[in-house]
Amino acid sequence: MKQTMLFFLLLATSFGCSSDGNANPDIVEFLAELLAIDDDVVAQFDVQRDAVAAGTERNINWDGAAVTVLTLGATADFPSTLFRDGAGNRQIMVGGATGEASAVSEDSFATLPDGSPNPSAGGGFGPLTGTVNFAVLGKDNVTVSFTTIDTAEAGLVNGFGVIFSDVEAAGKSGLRFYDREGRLLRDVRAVPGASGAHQFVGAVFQNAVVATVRIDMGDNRNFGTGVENPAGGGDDFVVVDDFRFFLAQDAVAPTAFVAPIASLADDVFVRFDRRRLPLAQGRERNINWDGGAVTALTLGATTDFPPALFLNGAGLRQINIGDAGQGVVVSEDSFATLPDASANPSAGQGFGNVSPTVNFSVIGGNRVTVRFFLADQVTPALVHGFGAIFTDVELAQKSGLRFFDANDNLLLDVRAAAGASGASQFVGGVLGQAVVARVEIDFGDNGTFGTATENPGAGIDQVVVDDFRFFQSDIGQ
Ligand SMILES: [Ca+2]
Ligand SMILES: [Ca+2]
Ligand SMILES: [Ca+2]
Ligand SMILES: [Ca+2]
Repeated sequence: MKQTMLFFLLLATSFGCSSDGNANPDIVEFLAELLAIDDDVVAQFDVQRDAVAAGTERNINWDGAAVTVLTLGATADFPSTLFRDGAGNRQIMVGGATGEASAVSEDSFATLPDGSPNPSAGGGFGPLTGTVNFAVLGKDNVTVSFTTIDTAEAGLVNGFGVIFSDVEAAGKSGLRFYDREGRLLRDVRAVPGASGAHQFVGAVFQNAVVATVRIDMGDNRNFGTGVENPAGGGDDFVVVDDFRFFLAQDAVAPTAFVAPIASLADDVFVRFDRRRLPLAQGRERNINWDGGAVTALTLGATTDFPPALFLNGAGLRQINIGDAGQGVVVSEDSFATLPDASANPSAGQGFGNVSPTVNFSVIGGNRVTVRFFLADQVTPALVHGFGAIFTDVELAQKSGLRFFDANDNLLLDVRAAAGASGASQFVGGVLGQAVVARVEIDFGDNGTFGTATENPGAGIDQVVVDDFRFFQSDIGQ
């Protein structure tokens, strides 16, 4: 009876108490938010789970042979794709972002993955069930995502829950649920308790709308290097045990990202990366055009851009930007000049950049083709998506990105929005699988760029772009 009352109390207060709450009310009906410190809550989660998607439940208790062959009684690095590519085909990816060190432990994190002692050993990091549990080290959170049955295609699920252990500080640990556009659906915080105490935190949604879940684990950026001291106002280290979730039935639809931006900290980049990180598995790549490989060409002015610069050098990003004769150019003077050093008749019309000091455009044509390659820099490859900052789009429909598969089928067409002269926006797309063979960037009426003055009122809109965000591919065509 106590548990029933707690459940309804929390359900009632969950609406309107969250500062960033439900950002997507049109597609989500929140069904249950369960917080408790006794075992009964897990059974309640299962009741809710069975009610919305009978027969599709999945669990990870970390104690099976696929994990213990790694831990061998101690602590070991955890490969993010273990439960996606094998181990019961649970279709879940745990982590994957660059520099994300996740670990599984069979000695309650008394040791670290390198075999050395954990300075916080004995701080209450034991599992609730079995012998093995999980944590992220060197980072405060880990992102979980889902794939459909027998594929690596990103999937949507109805919910997720996890057992937290040793949460001693308020507000730092819990689960954040995000939709396919990276928008926050729900933030459920763990409650602080005694050292070593366990609790279950989860949420179930009426529809399969959850694309990623971020598990926040206290101050784990210092786990393994510092000593836990939550009572003294210091770090609270947190580990987790059993996961309870759903098998993804629905694939994530191709997702467009379009939003005005003023800086690289803006929400649309965060949302794009929220989708990109688990799919990229550490292979997310950016081009900001400002490195020495480009500025050695621009020298403060505007110059032709060799399309293979980032293919055969400059960080080996495995991307080719532009085809022969497409007239691709880079500029360090906001296109005040042209590659031949003459003045641009459209100088001063809003062709600046968001991240200094160089940006990119095309002269004598409206379109640039971007292609992707394997690490050999020769074999054409497939990626999950792409994004770029557009600047000075003043007319609708003419500028944007078109994504094509290896058979020249159009997968996704994302148009930039018309805005003020000089305004910037991010335009991107992410697909559920690595199926994008090329991206075409449409630059308004750039067939006139460099020869005629921009005049949106007369139907002539010239456009430039800045930072690219994409995936370094390991999937050949
Ligand atoms: Ca503790
Ligand atoms: Ca703790
Ligand atoms: Ca303009
Ligand atoms: Ca323009």
